[in-house]
Amino acid sequence: MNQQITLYHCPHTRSTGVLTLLEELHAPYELHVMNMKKGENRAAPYLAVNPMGKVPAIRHGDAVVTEQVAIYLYLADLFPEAKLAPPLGDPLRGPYLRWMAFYGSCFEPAIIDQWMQNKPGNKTACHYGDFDTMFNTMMEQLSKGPYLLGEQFSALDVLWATAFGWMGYFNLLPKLQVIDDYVARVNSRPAAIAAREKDAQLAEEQAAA
Ligand SMILES: N[C@@H](CCC(=O)N[C@@H](CS)C(=O)NCC(=O)O)C(=O)O
Repeated sequence: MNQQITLYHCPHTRSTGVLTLLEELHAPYELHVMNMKKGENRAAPYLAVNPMGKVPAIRHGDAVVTEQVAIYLYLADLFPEAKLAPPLGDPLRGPYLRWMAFYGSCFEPAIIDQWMQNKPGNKTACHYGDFDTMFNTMMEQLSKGPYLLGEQFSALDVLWATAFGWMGYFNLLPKLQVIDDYVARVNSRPAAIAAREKDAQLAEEQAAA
C-alpha cells in the first residue's frame, strides 16, 4: 500500500466520518479540503472527481471511491493490521457487511425520507419496509453493545457513531440513552478526538477566509 490516499473533504459533513476512520487506521493520507459554503464541491475540478458533487470521496492511486459505505469497506480492508474489518472467513464478516449495507440501503434513506417528509409508500416495495421496523431492528442490534459487532470495535462503529452524531444534532433521531452512550463511547477514542480537532480547525479556517 504505497499509493497516495487523498480524502476529498468538507468540514462538518459526512466526510468527517472518513477522516475519523483514517485516524483510526493510522493511515497515511492527504486532505483535499473544499469549502461547501462557497460551492467548491460543485465546481468543475471536483465534479471531474465525483460528478455528484458529494463528499466524501477518496482517491487511492488511480481508483476513485465515492459513497460512504464503499469508502469505509475499502479503507478498512486496505489496512488489515488495524483490525477494523473482520477478514474473509471470520464469522463476523457477514454481520459486518450486513450492518454496513443496512446503513446505506435502509437507515440513512429512511432518516432522510422522514426529515424531508417524503412519503415512503408501500411497505413491500419500499427498500427499508417501514420506518419503525427498520429503526427497531437497528436499535435491537445496538443495544447488544458495546459495539455493533459486540465486543469487537470495527469500521462499522465509526460510520454509525458519526451518523448518529450528526443526525442527533439535527434532531432527526428519537432521543435514546442507548444511542447517546454508544456515540459517547466511540467519540471518546483518541482517533475521534483527533479528527474532531482537525475538522474544527479546518472549519474555523474556512469561516475566517
Ligand atoms: N450518497 C452519499 C451522500 C453524501 C452526501 O450527501 N454528502 C453531502 C455532505 S454531508 C454533500 O456532499 N452535500 C453537498 C452537495 O450535495 O452539494 C454517500 O453515502 O457518501
